[in-house]
Amino acid sequence: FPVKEIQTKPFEGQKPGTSGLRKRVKVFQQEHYTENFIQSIFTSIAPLSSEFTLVIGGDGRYLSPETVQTILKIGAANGVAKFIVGCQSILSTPAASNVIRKYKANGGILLTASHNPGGPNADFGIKYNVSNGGPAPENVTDKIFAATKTITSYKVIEAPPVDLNKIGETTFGPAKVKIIDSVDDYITLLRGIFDIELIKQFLESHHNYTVLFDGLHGVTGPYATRIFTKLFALPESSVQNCVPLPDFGGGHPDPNLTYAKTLVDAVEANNIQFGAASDGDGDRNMIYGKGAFVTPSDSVAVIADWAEEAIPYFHKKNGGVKGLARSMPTSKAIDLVAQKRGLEYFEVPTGWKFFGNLMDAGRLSICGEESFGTGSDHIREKDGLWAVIAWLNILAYANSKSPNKLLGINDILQRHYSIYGRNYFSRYDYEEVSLEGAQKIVDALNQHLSASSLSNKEFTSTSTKEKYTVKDLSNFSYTDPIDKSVSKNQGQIVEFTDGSRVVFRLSGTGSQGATVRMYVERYVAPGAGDEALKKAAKDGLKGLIEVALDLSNLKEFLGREEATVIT
Ligand code: VG1
Ligand code: CO
Repeated sequence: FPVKEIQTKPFEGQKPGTSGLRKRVKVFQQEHYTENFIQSIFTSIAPLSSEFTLVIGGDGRYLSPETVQTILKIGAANGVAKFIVGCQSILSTPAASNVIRKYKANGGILLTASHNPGGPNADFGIKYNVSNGGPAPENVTDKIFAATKTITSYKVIEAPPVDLNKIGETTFGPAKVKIIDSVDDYITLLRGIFDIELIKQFLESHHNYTVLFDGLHGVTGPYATRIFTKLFALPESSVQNCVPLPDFGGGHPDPNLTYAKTLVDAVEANNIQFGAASDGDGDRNMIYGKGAFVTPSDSVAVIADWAEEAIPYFHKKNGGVKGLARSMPTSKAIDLVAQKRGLEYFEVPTGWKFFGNLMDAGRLSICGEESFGTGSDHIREKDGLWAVIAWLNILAYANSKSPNKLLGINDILQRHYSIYGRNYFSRYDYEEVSLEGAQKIVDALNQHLSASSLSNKEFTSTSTKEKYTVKDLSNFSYTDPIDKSVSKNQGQIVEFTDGSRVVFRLSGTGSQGATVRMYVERYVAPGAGDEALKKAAKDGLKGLIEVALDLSNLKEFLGREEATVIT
């Protein structure tokens, strides 16, 4: 099988962001663009061992099947010995992480732009994961980026395309290709983690406790259908929008109150007790029942609090819960659980790649991000369906201890707040703003930082008249406790004397323009009383949000009156 070398020139901007390279489909369709990036992955990890095994999967979005064939051609020419590919090029992000680990592959390429819309005029993405099943750490993505800047040619093998719809083994040039069922291994994984029987019995004996999962036409559809209708034996009506579509049916497959409207509407209309949704590639989740919304920062704290008792994988006899972690902008609710339970806990930069080292070192079991990402050390990616089933497992367990009162999502939340207090949390996204405007916010905060000009400054909110005094302004930098690598400039944090804080960050996943994220958090202690603990987030945070907008001068710098999305 002759290896052909094809001449090319570097493209600008092939820098992997928070979670891989994400661009418009049209950008990837430029001649040599995709090939350059894929070759750069192989260049950066060369030399490949003679048994090198690569997993290929993704969320099935537009441009995926063609790109799988491109990876086969370039990968085989670069020395990949074996490919493991999800049938129809589909493997959810958590399923791919599991497959890499289970079959001891050396790495994986995931074709996804997560929750970004798909289709010829929307987004595509390519992400490299390493042998622990997690996203490539920064030292690897830096090497990939460096390779994209100096590339002069890429290697290919000419062989007939592989039929991605046919499960089984075949060959591609010198390499073996194994097409696997996209769902099987993942179901086996979950069966080994949760108390499936307990959940099934609970749902069977409480027919009024209705369940609805919305796949938003992303990749989780086939996984969820198997879990809900087969494992839990629920009716077909317990899942919706569960056929993956290359353009996600024209939607924006992001599980939050704005974009998962199909779920929100159905839950409200049909009085669904337990609703949930996942994103395009299956790593995010939202828990939402009638009159009950679980903010992701609370979700991971609740799961961490119940895990050891309720979820078999975390039972003491199976090793227990080792440590907890969150990304920096995520609320500190999980820290409080760690403190009470005497567990080690960590604050890492945004993006799942920072959790992997801690998990590999046996110091981290459960972690989450405010961006609807929750997960554990069962794999090295966040896991949407895992979080949904964790909640069902907790509800089933809590109810098994509560014979006289049926407990729902809100009961679990209120119980949590009464023990730990509540961390009101919200995120404001300003999408596709000008780079200059975004930079002005960052620069102004950096100036305050070097001049200490915000310290001790008091701000009064216009509507609530609450006063907030700045205690500290810092620029978040993280030193990995395991490999000591340092990640700087991960967001600016304004802390107030009452423990509240505001964080500003620029997104690293956008495909166009800049996105500014503003995160606000305010803690209310358990003793503050019911009324103070039961507010809607927007009311609990009203004053702080005004102060945050005021001190950052955000509206003026961005020329935007309103946020694009509020979560
Ligand atoms: C966003 C989120 C971050 C998440 C990342 C990937 O990154 O804030 O928490 O890990 O998306 O999620 P950024 O840099 O845009 O803020 V996913 O579901 O796109 O793989
Ligand atoms: Co995702």
